[in-house]
Amino acid sequence: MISESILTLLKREKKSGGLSASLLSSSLSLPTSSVYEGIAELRKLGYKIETEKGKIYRLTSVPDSLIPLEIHDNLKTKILGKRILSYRTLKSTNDLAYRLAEEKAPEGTLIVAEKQTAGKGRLGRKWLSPPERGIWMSLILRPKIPPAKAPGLSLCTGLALVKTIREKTGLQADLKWPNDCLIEGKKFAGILLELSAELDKVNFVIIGVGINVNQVQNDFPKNLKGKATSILMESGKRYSRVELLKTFLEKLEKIYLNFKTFGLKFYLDEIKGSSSIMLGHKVKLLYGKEKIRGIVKDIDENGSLILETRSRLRTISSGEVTLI
Ligand code: BT5
Repeated sequence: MISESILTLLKREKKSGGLSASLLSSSLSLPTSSVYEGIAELRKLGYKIETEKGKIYRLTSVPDSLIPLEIHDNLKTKILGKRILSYRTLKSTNDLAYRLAEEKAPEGTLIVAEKQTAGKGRLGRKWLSPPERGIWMSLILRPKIPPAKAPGLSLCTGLALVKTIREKTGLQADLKWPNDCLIEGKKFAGILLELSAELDKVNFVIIGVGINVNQVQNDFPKNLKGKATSILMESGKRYSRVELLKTFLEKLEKIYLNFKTFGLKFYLDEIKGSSSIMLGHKVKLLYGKEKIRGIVKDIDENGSLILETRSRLRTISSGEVTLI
């Protein structure tokens, strides 16, 4: 892509004085007219490129847009995000990812959208996805694991996310089994795993992740006030969504590869360490139609919750937990 090559050169020369159109054209063996077109395309995407005396081009700022040009820049993954499909608006990145996976899209394909009009949570619930405020994304994975092990990927994803937020922002992010990430008890991210499997093998897994990055209080409706939060609301700072996404992909890839080889037990201690808001605490749990109360004793190697109820220890594979 012409604009990508121009961008690479402009980024390299960012600190020096910039580059002239003729130098760009000779370095890339392109006619100058293509250089002008490429520059215009980059500006349309939100790159600020100054021209000095109409001759020297200098990149002064890059957009925080979830576009392949930015996500691919210095992304240190081998699988995740190697192929990126990025959209201004989608109904749901998970729905598109599922369709593409059925059509044999390769493992690691990343679908991102600046806005979702029908973002999904679990059990038909809605996920609020306002434009340009968060990261709304889905990944296609094809792990060769038995279907019973797949839910462990939800905890692996949560762990990658919690590690990313702690490292990049210093905020104390926590895991709430099985698919929430919280800061100060409020939800800033949710994970939606969708599975296509046969009895003994997984065809593919879609990992959908929604991360609230730069929302302010008024971006949330009344019913979510006090329950939902964003990185901006907790830190008082705006963070680059592109940078957070890249770090998250790098961490998730490492965890995913170890998970496939060694199973969830490889990360169990870290997962438990990040779940301290739940472990040892009293909870209410909605398990299908059953309501259970108990104390969270452990998380096992399948990613199930071990709950001590009044009568016995129970192993719960999925459900909705409320801390009490
Ligand atoms: C989840 O469901 O937490 C999974 C959310 C996954 C969303 C991503 S976005 C990219 C990808 N494409 C999709 O279509 N989905 C995935 P659940 O545990 O069911 O939580 C849903 C509940 O969280 C809702 O009923 C609300 O109460 C609350 N909620 C909705 N939007 C929220 C938001 N932006 N931030 C925090 N809480 C929210």
